[in-house]
Amino acid sequence: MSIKMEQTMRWYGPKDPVSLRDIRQSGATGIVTALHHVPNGEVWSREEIRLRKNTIEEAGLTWSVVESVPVHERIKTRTGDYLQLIENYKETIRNLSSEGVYTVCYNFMPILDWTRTNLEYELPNGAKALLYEKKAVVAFDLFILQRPEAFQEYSKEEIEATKAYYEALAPEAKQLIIDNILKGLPGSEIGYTMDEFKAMLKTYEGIDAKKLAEHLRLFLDAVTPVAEESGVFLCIHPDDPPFSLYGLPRVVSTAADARRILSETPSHHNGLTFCTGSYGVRPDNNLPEMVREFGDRIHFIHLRSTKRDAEGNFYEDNHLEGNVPMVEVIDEILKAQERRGKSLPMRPDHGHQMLDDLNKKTANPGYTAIGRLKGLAEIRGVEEALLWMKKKS
Ligand code: DNO
Repeated sequence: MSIKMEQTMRWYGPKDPVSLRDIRQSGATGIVTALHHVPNGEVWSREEIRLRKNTIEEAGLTWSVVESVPVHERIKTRTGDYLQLIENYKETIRNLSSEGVYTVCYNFMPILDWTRTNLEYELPNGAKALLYEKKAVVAFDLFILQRPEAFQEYSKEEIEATKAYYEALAPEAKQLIIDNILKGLPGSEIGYTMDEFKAMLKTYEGIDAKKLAEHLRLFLDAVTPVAEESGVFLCIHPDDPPFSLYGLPRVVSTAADARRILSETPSHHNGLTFCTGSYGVRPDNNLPEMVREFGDRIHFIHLRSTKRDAEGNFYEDNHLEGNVPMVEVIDEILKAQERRGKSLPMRPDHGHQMLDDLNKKTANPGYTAIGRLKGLAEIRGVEEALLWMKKKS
């Protein structure tokens, strides 16, 4: 038996400059999307889901995965009307299932979704990549946000060095850091002004990682039975980057976190999105080992690679380069699929802005067409070769 991964691409909906027709030409058969226009916390109605599904099917594709049904901040902090918001989440799961959409990705990152500080980092070959620069985040924390506790959390040398870097920045460069961090990258759903962000930070006072992990467990204990009844597979996306920012807790960053989440709510319908680019930023996450251990509970896969340095920076590398041992990871995924007798949806996550995409206005950084197409083609090549070698041996 040789089971291939289901090839999918993320699509941001009718306003995405990369159309469904474009995606179809990439060879992908599945679409990963969300009802981005529905405000966080509201129920996704069957009608809205059906409309989106029809649009996808009319283009000859299938809606494979929802990324994401966002978890409202008040569910994460367990404040205000969070019980009603959990009920709404359950209703959305039921409605998705009734319309035939069965895989739901989400994350549990406090306030902000993924973070990068430079969305146009030029590589030696002229293509552009997404970059996370630690000193920009530390400068934001110390001198823009001016979070009082931050001065105790960084070393004296780091504070001095960051101060020198920050003071030398042009006003536009400072503003760009703020915008990149607060305005929300594609898929984040929400952006904040500085005052809003400060107010949001306050809502996490008294919530440490232990407490946030408990809130996640309580959320999963509430929604997983509904996922089971409706045949929906929930898959949590890891923190990106996989460590704490601005003193906020992070609870989905390591193999130990994944192990805890899966064992505390032991249903098969409570699973993981295995994002190699997010988990792979930490050298202590052994990715092939993680697929071996969690393979039965991985319901969705994001394949991309990052390249980190000793200072805590990383950029998004070519899909087969950088720190992610991609060939080995794909080999483990193929083995897991074979054990399960099931093909898993995979998307090439992010791509470089390259070729004539460099001349276009980018609506969704990381999600231009050509770089992702290249990633998908390379991944597909690796998969074909691995399957052929297995057949031969
Ligand atoms: C970034 C994405 C994330 C991801 C969410 C999942 O490109 O991987 O925005 O969709 O964190 O809930």
